[in-house]
Amino acid sequence: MAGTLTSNVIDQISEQVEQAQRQARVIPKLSEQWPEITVSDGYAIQANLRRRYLASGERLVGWKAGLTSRAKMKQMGVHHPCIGFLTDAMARPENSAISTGDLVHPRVECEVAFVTSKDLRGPGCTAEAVLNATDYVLPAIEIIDSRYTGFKFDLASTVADNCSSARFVGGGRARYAEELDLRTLGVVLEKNGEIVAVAATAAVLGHPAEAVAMLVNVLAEQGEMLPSGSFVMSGGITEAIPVSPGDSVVARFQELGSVSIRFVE
Ligand code: 0L1
Ligand code: MG
Repeated sequence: MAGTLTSNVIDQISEQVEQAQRQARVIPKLSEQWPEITVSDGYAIQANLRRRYLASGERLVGWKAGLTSRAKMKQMGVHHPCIGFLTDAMARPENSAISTGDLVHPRVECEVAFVTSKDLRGPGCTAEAVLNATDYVLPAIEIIDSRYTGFKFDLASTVADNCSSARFVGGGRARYAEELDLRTLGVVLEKNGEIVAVAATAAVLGHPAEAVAMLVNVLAEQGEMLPSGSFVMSGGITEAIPVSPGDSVVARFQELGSVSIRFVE
């Protein structure tokens, strides 16, 4: 669906979303104030937001696919995936203490991340093309944080909020994708030593490379491509799990090792 908002309104909303993200402040979902907002408007706001972060000195390091598993779509009440951008300021090291003071209502997701060694272009990008362009895969935890009141949103508002991107942590064992069956890897997510979610990687659109192909095709709709050397997270394999200061989280991936983080004030 085409965009409905003027470029002035897109600028105004981008600034509002940027301030909510930077100050960890909730705002009502955008569709309450702009009921006509479309997903296309959401991507125009996201592109504007990306320009603002890059102009402030952050570096684009990759992309993420979101809402790629049935568990996530059901949890959030939406029916389509989305994409978001990742900057160096969102990256955190494995085993680090992640501050929640600058987040609104963080949740964790375990994801397979891809690192590419060739440019990828849509439309028509396929999982096979993604695998051919993949240097290696590694396990990751994404910390998402919707800036909307009560974590309530619709797809257009979520896309405008950079698909709830906040922090991400790569780790575990990097592996060549061709050495693995990326559909059937088991994943166990533990919080404070308790298993809180279990799933297999096929939960991500049947194969995580499908999510990366979807992302490349969405980029193509915006006249963009995925350059060689990109880090791409393919989407939460289980539902997202809320976290608070004091929590420790371990995501254990079959064949890919584990990623651990903890949360502090
Ligand atoms: O990475 C994700 O799947 C997040 C998508 C946006 C919805 C949410 O905030 O849970
Ligand atoms: Mg995610």
